[in-house]
Amino acid sequence: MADSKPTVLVTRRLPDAVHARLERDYDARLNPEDRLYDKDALIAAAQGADAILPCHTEHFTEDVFAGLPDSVKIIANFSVGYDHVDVKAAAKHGVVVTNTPEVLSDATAETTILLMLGAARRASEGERLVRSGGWKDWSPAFMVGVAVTGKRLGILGMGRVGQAVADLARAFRMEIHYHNRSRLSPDKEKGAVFHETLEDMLPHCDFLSLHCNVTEETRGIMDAKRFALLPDGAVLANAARGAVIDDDALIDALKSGKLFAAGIDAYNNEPNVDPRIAALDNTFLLPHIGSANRETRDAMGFRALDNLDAFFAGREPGDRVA
Ligand code: 8YV
Repeated sequence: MADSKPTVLVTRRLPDAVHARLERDYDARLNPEDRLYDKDALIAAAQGADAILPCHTEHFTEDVFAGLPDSVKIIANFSVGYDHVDVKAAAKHGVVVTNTPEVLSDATAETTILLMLGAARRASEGERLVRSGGWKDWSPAFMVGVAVTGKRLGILGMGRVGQAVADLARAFRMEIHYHNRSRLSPDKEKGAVFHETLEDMLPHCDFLSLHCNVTEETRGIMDAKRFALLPDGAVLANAARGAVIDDDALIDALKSGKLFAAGIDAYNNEPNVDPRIAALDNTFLLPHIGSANRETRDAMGFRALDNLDAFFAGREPGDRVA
């Protein structure tokens, strides 16, 4: 039995419980030092592997697929987003691709609320002030932010994460608006206001939270034209992907006051955040930790393993995306 175990290349360090299951059921090539593989190292490490279990930090371009050995039949991502995988190239090379939906929706929704609160209440500025010893006085005019409670929240992309954000935002008595490719059924909509177009929704967004996938249509969707449609002093939260935002437009909106503030967990060109974003006081910035809690990390690993188990048992993996 041991000899027949499929070989799985695991590109990053995963939780211990996930490693244990990998080592029990597979010939697992782990990366306990958590080295980041570049393209060539990834291809070299994949020689003789039957599967790869990567994170969004590894990019599977046509070039990479062309370089991977034919033995690799499945990429079982440890992520719900799969914009780091060229799915057309995967199909062309006959490689199955899976993701890990559902298990990280609540964690990402929690992070989104953190981004909204952190941006609205100037948490970064306040924290820096206290830590630097620069806090010298208090007055009613000191560090005044904007309220979250009772405001209008626009959600772009009302999938699982968007709906989880809406559920939490209702506790803040927010009025939920959303734009999605299709309208949700009433049990999922729960009274939220559907807008046929993003342009229709934006003027209603005191807060705007982005939860769409990166596609040809959504890449750079928050551009100057669309930021201009927001009410003055709106707050932006992005726990999805940096690629849905045009950074020049974002920076202009933050500087002009069109945006009061932005809370951001996902960036273009991660981890090299545009220094102009980092230099602004009205940004609350996290390092892509939307799903980073222990319970969720375990669940993501197990979900990726469920997909591998199904594939190697000859069944269709539950979370096949290509
Ligand atoms: C993950 C994410 O931590 O799942 C996603 O799409 O963005 C993150 O929450 C990361 O992608 C792990 O690969």
